[in-house]
Amino acid sequence: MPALAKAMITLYQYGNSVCAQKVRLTLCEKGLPFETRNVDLFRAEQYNPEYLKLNPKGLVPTLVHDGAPVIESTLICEYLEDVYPAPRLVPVEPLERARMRLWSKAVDEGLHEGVTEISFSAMFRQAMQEMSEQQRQTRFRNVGDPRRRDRFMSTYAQGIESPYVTWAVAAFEKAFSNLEQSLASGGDWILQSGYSLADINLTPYVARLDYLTLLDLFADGRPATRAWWERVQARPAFTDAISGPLTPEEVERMRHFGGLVRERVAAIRDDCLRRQRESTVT
Ligand SMILES: N[C@@H](CCC(=O)N[C@@H](CS)C(=O)NCC(=O)O)C(=O)O
Repeated sequence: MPALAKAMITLYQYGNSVCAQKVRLTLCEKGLPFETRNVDLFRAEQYNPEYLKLNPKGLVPTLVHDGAPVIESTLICEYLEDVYPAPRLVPVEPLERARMRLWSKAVDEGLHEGVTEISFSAMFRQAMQEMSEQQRQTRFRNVGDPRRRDRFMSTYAQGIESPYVTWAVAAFEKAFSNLEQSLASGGDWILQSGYSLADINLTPYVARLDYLTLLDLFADGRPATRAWWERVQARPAFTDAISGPLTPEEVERMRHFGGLVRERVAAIRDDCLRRQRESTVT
């Protein structure tokens, strides 16, 4: 496909953003060359009028392919699969495709918010505390989606005690339980048909927990999940898309701030498990 191979791909991103990592993983797995443009979220560059023309939500990532912007990380990954089908990352069989998309939904509807609340209350909150009151209020005002703004303000005010963190921990607990079950039949990857966007979509979220030193709280007692995580990290794309681009300072910051909330996250998880045992519907 020489015409497609020459197409120009630019990824607007923030280095340590989970959804940008998801798109970078897909690009690297497919061996596609791409350029990056950094959008500094802590300097509010996502609200720059030029950037808002590409992504009216004021979020990263945005993929620009031959001049056309594509937004929403899950849709970007599926778009890349449509345009560059090899190597295949979406299964052929319809039921397997539905299973793959169920994982995309779990990430988009629960884990993404979850990782944002945990990371924000553990770590990014501190950067907000260092802003002037006026800068902080501008930051809150700029968040267009009112539900996102409420979450943002809650984790800023209450930190790890925000109810959104409790719901985040519950979403992760559910996802890890499903992951262990999916892997229980002995396959290497989430879907029987092989490595797919289901694995890719989940990877940055598991990586973030790992960097925050919180992964073992969920992975202990789940041997299939641990083995899957080893396999994921051994893929060259993991180094190219996730661990390689992180600076030692970013890694140390995640380790440090994650360590500070670890005990509290463990207690929230215990409480969540107790409530699960008491309920009939999981
Ligand atoms: N559903 C969107 C979520 C994008 C998103 O939340 N991006 C975060 C970084 S991971 C962001 O741009 N945050 C900017 C902000 O909070 O103002 C996607 O998957 O692309």
